[in-house]
Amino acid sequence: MSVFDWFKSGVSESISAPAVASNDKLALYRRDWCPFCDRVQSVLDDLELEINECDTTQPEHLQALVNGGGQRMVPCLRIEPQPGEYVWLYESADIIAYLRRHAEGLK
Ligand SMILES: N[C@@H](CCC(=O)N[C@@H](CS)C(=O)NCC(=O)O)C(=O)O
Repeated sequence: MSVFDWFKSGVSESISAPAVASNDKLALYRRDWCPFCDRVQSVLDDLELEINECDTTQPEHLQALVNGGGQRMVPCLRIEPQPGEYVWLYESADIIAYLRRHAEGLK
């Protein structure tokens, strides 16, 4: 995948993911020693955005990720556009594009 394709895929996936009204409607599934998770975390830091984190080394969080999103891969952003309704956004590039797009409305 070229750098252009990588960027483009992030933009398209992030556009189809729904907006939410507040940062407590987002949760980042992640774990330590994951460079892709660190990449997302550094964007959250840049945006001064705090969201819930779920460490998938804890079995209950891993189970929720696999059951909800269908894959155990991290990072994954869980978006809750309506109470109890979840959208699971994988791929660090897509997550970063989503966060950049919606950060202003979340602060
Ligand atoms: N293309 C993905 C790669 C993510 C990835 O490879 N994550 C690793 C951890 S660093 C993972 O979860 N691998 C699958 C697994 O461990 O089951 C992204 O950019 O988010």
